[in-house]
Amino acid sequence: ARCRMPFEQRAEVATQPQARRLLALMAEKETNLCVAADRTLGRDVGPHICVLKVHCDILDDFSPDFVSRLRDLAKRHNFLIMEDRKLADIGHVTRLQATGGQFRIADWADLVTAHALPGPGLLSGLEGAHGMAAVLVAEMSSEGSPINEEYSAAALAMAETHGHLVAGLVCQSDLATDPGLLQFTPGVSFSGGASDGLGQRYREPGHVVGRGGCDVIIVGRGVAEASDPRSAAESYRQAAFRAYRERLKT
Ligand code: 5IU
Repeated sequence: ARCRMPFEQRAEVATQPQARRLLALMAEKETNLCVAADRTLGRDVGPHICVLKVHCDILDDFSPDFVSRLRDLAKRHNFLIMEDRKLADIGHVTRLQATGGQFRIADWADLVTAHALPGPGLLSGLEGAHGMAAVLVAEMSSEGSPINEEYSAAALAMAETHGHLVAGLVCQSDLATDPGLLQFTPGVSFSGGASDGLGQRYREPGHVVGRGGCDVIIVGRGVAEASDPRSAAESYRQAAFRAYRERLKT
């Protein structure tokens, strides 16, 4: 049922503030594309995306100045910033990692990814982190991941019982029933079925949104390594948003 509910309606029933913001902007901007800017900044893709996903520890030019330019860009083009930190420690350390060190993630990220592995203490560690919401990894796209159904169900349960701190899941299948939870899916490329030689597995945007229950596709190299990243982003946006519109009719 959540799959057949339009984003604007889900924005109203969602209780997590970042999830509400994101669902509303997806409906307004007509995009459910997240670009993984593992190597580049999102200047070219800003108009096409709802979320820019970064890994602050692999950006060459990370600095307070970089962060303020990123925030300006997010404001100008109306997208959220997700730090793909995949936090996975006890609550105390999670709090320090989210708010301190050289990256000070909570100062600039709207969303941060986290593993469910440590249990709910991790989420308590994020409480008060400037309103930054967690996105819990419930499944991975990579080959041979030891995550099983039981683990994914536990991650979902953790998201559901801590709804005020969790905006969604990173997953490969349709796990959530709560329309306020967003499902983010990486391992997406127009070259479905391909791999990268390092365990990544790809599926096509229309497939994951149409049949996989994915709300937001995460695309990295499909955009970044295209000869024209801007037009590649526009193609992924169109494919994913079309599949979302089709899904509403089913
Ligand atoms: N990512 C995955 N798979 C996962 C999770 C995260 O690929 O299960 I959790 C990240 C890694 C990379 C992006 O930043 O998503 C996918 O990039 P490519 O489209 O370039 O493979």
